[in-house]
Amino acid sequence: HAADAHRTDLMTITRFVLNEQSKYPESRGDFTILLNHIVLGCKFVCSSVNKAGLAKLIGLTGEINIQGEEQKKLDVLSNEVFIKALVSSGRTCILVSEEDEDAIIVEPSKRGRCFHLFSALFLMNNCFHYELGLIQCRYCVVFDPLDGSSNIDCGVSIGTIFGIYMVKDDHEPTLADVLQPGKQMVAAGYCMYGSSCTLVLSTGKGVNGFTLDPSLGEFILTHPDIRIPKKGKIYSVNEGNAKNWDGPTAKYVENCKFPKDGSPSKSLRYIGSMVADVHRTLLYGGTFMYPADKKSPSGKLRVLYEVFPMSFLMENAGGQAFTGKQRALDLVPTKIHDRSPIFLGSYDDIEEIKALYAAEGKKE
Ligand code: P6P
Repeated sequence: HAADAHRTDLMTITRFVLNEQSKYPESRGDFTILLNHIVLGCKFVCSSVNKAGLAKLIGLTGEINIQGEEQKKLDVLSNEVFIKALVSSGRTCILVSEEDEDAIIVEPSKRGRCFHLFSALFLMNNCFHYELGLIQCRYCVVFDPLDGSSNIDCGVSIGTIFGIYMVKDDHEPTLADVLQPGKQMVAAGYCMYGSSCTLVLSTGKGVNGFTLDPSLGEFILTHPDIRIPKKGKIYSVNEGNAKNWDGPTAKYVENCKFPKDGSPSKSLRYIGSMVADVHRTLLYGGTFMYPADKKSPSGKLRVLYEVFPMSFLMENAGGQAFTGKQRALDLVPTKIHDRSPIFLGSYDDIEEIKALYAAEGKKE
């Protein structure tokens, strides 16, 4: 009857996160409430993306967003839905969206009051103290409502990417609250709108995947405790930029194609939609790269709502994320739409890339 139990004992994303939070009796469910509103946004976008071809939502609105890209109706819609969902959660104070030039400071009446549990081990008067407590806080959410949207028309999987910071609510929110290194995030995830709608989430204790059951309207746990293979057979990069790559990137790709140690060449897989490329890398292993190049010395992907959330997930799944200079999550952004080169994926494969950059550094 195990199968029956599985069918009737549905582990929904809400129940899963409540279980996680219930380990701290003091926590008041604020994070779960916030997450539920993000999930609501994902469900809406999922149904809109599925209907897009029929509902003529596809097509350019003719407006240009601050990234200089033509904005598709689905972008505009998704952005509005997420902003409204996050504000109505009553748990946020600042929002940063790929679609909006400026950060959105939530009006005071909508910021609500919430508590976040913290646990800290610290040294005082030469002895260790451990403190578990609640602080009044609010959440800052950084997100790309519909990443990869240039692929909408041809039916390639696209996705929502989000990261969550927690700030004490003892001050008027400012940009400094979101210009934090990625390692300060308390949670991150993405929702991929493809053949199925899959939400992958980490709250800092591992990575779990949930698939939307449209008949229930619930995300069900389908990929518990995702661990990225230590080494992979796939590399993922836009080879069209090869002429502009720096030495270490060119060398790594060369080694993938013509291995020196006689091992088989790696396979190239590149979808051009970050959520789809990262999801495959997380499940199958290997590397996903958007390196710096002569044209774009900071690469293309944005730090806050693409690089950080995907790096947070990779590290929580046993992988690594590297910028070519440092651990990606140690980066401190200076502007909300900063970009950074990124190399992420299987632990051993990223070690190889780090070694090539270190060797280059020694030459300089
Ligand atoms: P390129 C999509 O526009 C995106 O922001 C990411 O989803 C994707 O990984 C990247 O750009 C693709 O960029 O230059 O290879 O087309």
